Amino acid sequence: MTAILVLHGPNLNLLGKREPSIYGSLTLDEINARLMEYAQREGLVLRTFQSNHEGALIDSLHEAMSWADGVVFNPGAYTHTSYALRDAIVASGLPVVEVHLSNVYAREEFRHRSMLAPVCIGQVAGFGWRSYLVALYALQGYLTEHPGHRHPQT
Ligand code: CA2
Repeated sequence: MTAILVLHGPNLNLLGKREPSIYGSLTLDEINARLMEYAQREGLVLRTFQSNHEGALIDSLHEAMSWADGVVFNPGAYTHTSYALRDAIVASGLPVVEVHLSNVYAREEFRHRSMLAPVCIGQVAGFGWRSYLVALYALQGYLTEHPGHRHPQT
């Protein structure tokens, strides 16, 4: 069975409570519930995790090496700054899809650059909560076409 980690970075715990014009009106729990529904329909194992701390996100990526086939990751503002998360993605050997709710390329200049995109298999941005859904769908397809990339225990 395909197992996927959905990882949410800093400040995403505030979703639905502030800045709905940029990030939408759903809370993180509501987004996770919708992803869980999709996963159930598709027969995927899905775990979700959010942290405001870079080290906890790194730990979660390391831990995913023992059970997950791939990761859907919204790294929040760490996208634009974090060499440590980039190293963790490479070290994990897992296929990672970078996700953004907003269209980062239509926003401030500093959001146009991702430290992580070059080590991800792809990026989805600008579709609100559905960016996660598109990323899940794309990762599922990727794993089907790259069976060698799967975790050996799944
Ligand atoms: O568009 C995205 O998903 C981002 O990853 C969101 C990050 C931002 O730094 C990235 O450039 C793009 C910020 C997340 C902040 O989330 C909030 C949610 C509600 C209220 C305030 C912030």
